[in-house]
Amino acid sequence: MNYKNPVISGFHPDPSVCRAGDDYYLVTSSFEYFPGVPLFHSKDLVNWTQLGHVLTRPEQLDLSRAPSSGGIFAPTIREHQGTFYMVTTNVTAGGNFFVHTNDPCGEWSDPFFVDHPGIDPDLFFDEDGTVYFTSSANGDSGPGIYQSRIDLKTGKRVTDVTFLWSGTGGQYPEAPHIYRIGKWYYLMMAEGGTEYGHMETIARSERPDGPFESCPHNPILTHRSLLKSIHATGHADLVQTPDGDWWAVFLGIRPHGYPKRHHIGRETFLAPVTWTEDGWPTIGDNGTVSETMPTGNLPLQPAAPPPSKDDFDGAALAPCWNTMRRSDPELWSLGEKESCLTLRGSETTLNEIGAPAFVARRQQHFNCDVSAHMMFEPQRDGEEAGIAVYMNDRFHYELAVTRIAGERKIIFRRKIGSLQKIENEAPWTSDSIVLHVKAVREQYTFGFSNGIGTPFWFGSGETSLLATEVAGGFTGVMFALYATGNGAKCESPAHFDWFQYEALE
Ligand code: 6LW
Repeated sequence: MNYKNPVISGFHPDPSVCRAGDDYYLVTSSFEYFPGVPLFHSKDLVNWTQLGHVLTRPEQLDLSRAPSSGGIFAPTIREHQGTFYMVTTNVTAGGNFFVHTNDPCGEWSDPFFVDHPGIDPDLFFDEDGTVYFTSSANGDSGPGIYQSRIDLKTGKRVTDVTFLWSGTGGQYPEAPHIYRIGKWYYLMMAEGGTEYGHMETIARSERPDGPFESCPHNPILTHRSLLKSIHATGHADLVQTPDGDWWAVFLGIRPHGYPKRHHIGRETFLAPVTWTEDGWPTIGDNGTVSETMPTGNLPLQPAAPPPSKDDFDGAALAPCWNTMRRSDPELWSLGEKESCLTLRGSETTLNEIGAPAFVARRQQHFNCDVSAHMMFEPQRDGEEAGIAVYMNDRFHYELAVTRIAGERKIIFRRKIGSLQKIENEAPWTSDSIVLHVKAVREQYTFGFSNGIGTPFWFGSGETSLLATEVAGGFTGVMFALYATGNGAKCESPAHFDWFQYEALE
């Protein structure tokens, strides 16, 4: 039996995993999006269902000043004596903190901020009860992995911060995790940067605080300069199955073209871990992985895929949805019009570091059809609502209904860095419209219809112009329902009575 990589597709970077009994939990980074830190559950490491998010309350997550790709960086999730801990960094407000819960499906605690520098924090619980806090920082010994001990009850640091290891010489030593396996304490980390030179390396010691000895066959995972469909593999975390097998989750990308570009973000991959006789691990096939890999002993339990159509009938948004920087009832609501998601555009546009009326889900397949039924009567010039293919505040495409010189129009706009242009516009007289986006590997095509018959295709844009290699940052493309008054509040709400995401792979 085989499974398919990535196991969680689309913008889901920096995975961290833990096991409690037969249940696996996994978290990924979320940057400027609210709620923060997507949380997934699995029984087999291959099939993952999103439970929701860890950081769901404004008291836990201040993103008000987070630029695109600011905010929440890489998390670590651990279970210890029945309590789950998630530790991460808000790089724009407060730094390192952890939250905890006894029920990962329920609410998590308020944050405990930890006075320890750097990013990519890890929590390690030693058998004697000592709790080690380990991060990637640029301290007295230069860029590397630094550690302190903390008091778990308060989050207070109880020792100085000491240097552990800088890795094998790659840039950006980061994403440390400490494991105790047999007599060894292992320090595993990423090096080379989260791009094409990415790799995973490991060292070990008889003490959790070192000195650490580097594995003789480092890196234990890398695709640098290989002719592969998957690149940038690294930022791994290890987990052991109840049967005793070891597996790794890690990030990777699936770029295309030359030079390579990827637009749907860094994704979560899975590979088996094998150990040498003298106790060193290797990830995958001698440090390389594939899109199809053998399942080994994993007890595959395919999960039903989430429904492709969202009718916005529920009392809450499905877990796949995200807002920008904060969740504001003035900007979006459910049930205001029966079975609709209602957006009320504010002055804020998609080009700003702010909180526009924006409800978005990740693009998780290169080939997919996205459509939404919208009802919107713009009252004033500049009122606008529609669907955006959004990478960040400087790179996005949108198909929208707006009013220009008193006339209702459908427009297609592209924003590529400092270039912004309405590429096409046409009169639209109805209050109701179905918006369509067709995504293939190289291109997005935008169209509209009155809900009957085939869409009228109206504009297109290259996927590569939204790619990370062009747009920068750490995130991936989102499909966003949005509204804006372009500098003033919209008088009229935009109602969406359904949204459909059809994967075509
Ligand atoms: C993550 C770090 C990284 O915290 O990217 O380049 C950051 N390295 O490991 C955001 O994903």
